[in-house]
Amino acid sequence: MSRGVTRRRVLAGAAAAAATAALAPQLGCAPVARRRRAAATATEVRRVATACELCPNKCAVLAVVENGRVKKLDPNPLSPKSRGMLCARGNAAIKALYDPDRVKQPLIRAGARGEGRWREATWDEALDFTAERLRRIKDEYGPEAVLFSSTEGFQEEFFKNFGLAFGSPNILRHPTLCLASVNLAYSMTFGTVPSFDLLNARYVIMSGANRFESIITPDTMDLIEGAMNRKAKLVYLDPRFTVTAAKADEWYPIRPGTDLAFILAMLHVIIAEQRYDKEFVATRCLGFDELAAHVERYTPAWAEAETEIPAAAIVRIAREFADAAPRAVYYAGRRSSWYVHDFQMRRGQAILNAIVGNWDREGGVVPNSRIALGELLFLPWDEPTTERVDEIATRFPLAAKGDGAFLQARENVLAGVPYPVKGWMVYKQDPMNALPDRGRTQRMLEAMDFVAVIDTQMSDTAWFADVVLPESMYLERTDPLHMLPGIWPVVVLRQQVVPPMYDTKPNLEIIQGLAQRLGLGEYFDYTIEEWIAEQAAELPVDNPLEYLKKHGVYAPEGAPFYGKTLAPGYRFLTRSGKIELYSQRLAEAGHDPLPVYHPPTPIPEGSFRMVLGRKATHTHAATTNNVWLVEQTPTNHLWLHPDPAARLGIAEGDLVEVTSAVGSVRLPARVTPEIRPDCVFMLHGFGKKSPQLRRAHGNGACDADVLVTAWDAVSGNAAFHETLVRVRKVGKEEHRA
Ligand SMILES: Nc1nc2c(c(=O)[nH]1)N[C@H]1C(S)=C(S)[C@@H](COP(=O)(O)OP(=O)(O)OC[C@H]3O[C@@H](n4cnc5c(=O)[nH]c(N)nc54)[C@H](O)[C@@H]3O)O[C@H]1N2
Ligand SMILES: Nc1nc2c(c(=O)[nH]1)N[C@H]1C(S)=C(S)[C@@H](COP(=O)(O)OP(=O)(O)OC[C@H]3O[C@@H](n4cnc5c(=O)[nH]c(N)nc54)[C@H](O)[C@@H]3O)O[C@H]1N2
Ligand code: SF4
Ligand SMILES: [Mo]
Repeated sequence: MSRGVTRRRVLAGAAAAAATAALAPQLGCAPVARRRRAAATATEVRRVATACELCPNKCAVLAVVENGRVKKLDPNPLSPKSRGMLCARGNAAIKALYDPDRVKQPLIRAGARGEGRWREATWDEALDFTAERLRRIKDEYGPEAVLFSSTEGFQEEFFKNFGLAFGSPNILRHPTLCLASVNLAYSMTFGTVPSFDLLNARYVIMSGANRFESIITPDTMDLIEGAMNRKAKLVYLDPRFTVTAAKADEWYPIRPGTDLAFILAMLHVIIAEQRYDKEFVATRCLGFDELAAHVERYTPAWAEAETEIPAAAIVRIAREFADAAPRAVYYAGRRSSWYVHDFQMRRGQAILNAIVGNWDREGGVVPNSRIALGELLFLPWDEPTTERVDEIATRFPLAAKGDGAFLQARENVLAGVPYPVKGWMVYKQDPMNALPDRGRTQRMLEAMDFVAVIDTQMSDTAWFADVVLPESMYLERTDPLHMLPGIWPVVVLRQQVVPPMYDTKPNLEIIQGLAQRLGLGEYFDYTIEEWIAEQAAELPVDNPLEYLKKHGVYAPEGAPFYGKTLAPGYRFLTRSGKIELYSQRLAEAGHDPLPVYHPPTPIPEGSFRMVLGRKATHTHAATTNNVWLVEQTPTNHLWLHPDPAARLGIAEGDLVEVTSAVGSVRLPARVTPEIRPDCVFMLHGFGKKSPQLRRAHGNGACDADVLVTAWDAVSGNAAFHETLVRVRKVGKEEHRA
């Protein structure tokens, strides 16, 4: 959001105003209405272009509506990001829309917190109640005593802006639970977070980025096409035999937490054998000599002992990778909340890509292209100047300030430092599941004077709230335009497909209701249609809004784009203007300027490391109540290798207890060689506390009950895989009633 202006920018352009007026009534209805005559009854069929919200990918959708009901969701092939793909979860959005367990109107808590007694309220009551409680906290403790936390979404911006206008610096977003360390590592090396050209690469190395199950568009489709059909080589490192491992040319069940040893040994070989891109290094990179001296000690033989990957394989892979460059990528992965040294592991990957010249060329690591969108400027609020509760400026000085450091925030709130936080507004996020140590998150919720949750369903966090404000589901609302950066960028429109089923509202209207009651209405004095019209105004097509409503997406011609940063004299967005192999900024902040290997905490005899990951049929903790997806994956199990299982007397299906330093859970065992003997795994999102999610409640186990709190020192990213557990058999196979 642009700031620092003092007057509202009127929707000046006559064309834009006319477009808004003409289109406003139609927004969300029927861009391509069509009637089909049947012999007896007339069926009205509409196809509406919109964008999926079952996970963060924002794939393009064509919703088929028959007589006002969403019958089917098809992929919209016009999007270069999702192309002709709509995954199982995307299809199952129909069942999220028509899920009888949805929150159907505002609810105000009537009993004790977590007791589950709710009073159905009108929107006026619920908004009056919320605004009054927020005002009370602000008057007594100051605006910084309210925390605003949210996960990525099309309407997240309104929520963030509301927090800032309210005066709180404590805007807490999801990246430190997800990808903060990888983003920071690439930014500090290349000055930007790039994409990876998996479609055109000839050689791909992946450290646990399970792209055939953890779906990211276009990477998943690009990898299928690139690695399967075009025969690029795929080398995959993961303690688990995932679907990606099954499709890879080579799979190494790497010892968990040792990827940096593998990377440093690759650097060692490539530099010792002079296989790096000398011209690229000389003209674009800073600190090569320091790097060369640094990796001398990291030999393949040493790395074999750390990683359990044979030294000969490391040498061969290093040679093959360098020979394939620049059509080669060491892929970054998305969720990098793994270990306490995660940032340095991701830095190692970035450096490796840099020295072989895999940069900004077809088949390499490519800085993203973007499409400019217009902005509806509005009255600015005073920028909150109070220190953030997570003390990010001093604790993680290099990190992205606006997103905050989630786990540090939770620790500080619980300790009451540097000041009391008494209120928590949550948007499109379920901290009870997304943070490690659910008991600790519950204590944080219980320590609050007031908690409000804006969600579509009764999440575990909502279950402990004072008020639940139900947002309309994505098929029921129109959201701001989103520009998705990439090698081929795209603008997507999410437009309403059907009217809301229940007494729910889009987030903007919820925020407007609160803002008006708190004297902040002037900051949100626009409609979604005005907002979108201003965003779309400058797109280089005739009548951009009409175009987007019809096609759902706008993608520039002439893409994909390569080579923008290869012009002589190009200044990278780093301090030196070069790709920083050696980082003076890291040294100044007290961190290693080149990635130093620290071995992972040893796993004591009889214990296991718990690793996380995904399955293609669920999104985080959000879909385990979705009937179609539960049919696909009904519950979760503990993956356990046959050797330790035999030692512990555990057979397939036996009920086991998994205990860590913070808690224990019970679930059935899946005895399988698809995981290393020193690791265990369970799928996220099960074992819900909220009884209103009838299929998910009490079904399986919640990983957050046993995950421990640890984070990466540079980025503040959660380090979930630092969790060590013990496992014991507690019974024969138990079936749910
Ligand atoms: N144990 C464990 N923890 C993790 C992870 C893990 O793999 N395991 N993954 C981490 C990662 S990578 C991430 S990104 C985070 C994700 O963390 P979260 O963002 O908390 O994840 P979700 O469970 O997808 O969604 C949270 C809530 O959003 C609600 N929601 C869905 N659609 C809408 C909508 O349109 N409007 C509103 N208002 N609400 C909606 C859902 O009902 C759900 O309650 O979790 C992190 N934490
Ligand atoms: N179906 C589905 N797709 C999704 C999501 C979803 O919820 N469901 N969420 C989306 C989001 S928000 C994100 S962030 C991405 C995450 O996508 P990814 O970045 O692919 O991350 P994860 O799926 O969490 O997978 C991490 C893998 O690393 C492995 N691993 C654990 N420890 C180590 C180690 O030390 N070394 C190596 N080499 N591997 C290790 C785990 O076994 C696991 O298979 O997925 C996105 N796509
Ligand atoms: S990957 Fe699947 S769930 Fe995610 S946006 Fe695309 S279709 Fe929807
Ligand atoms: Mo994520």
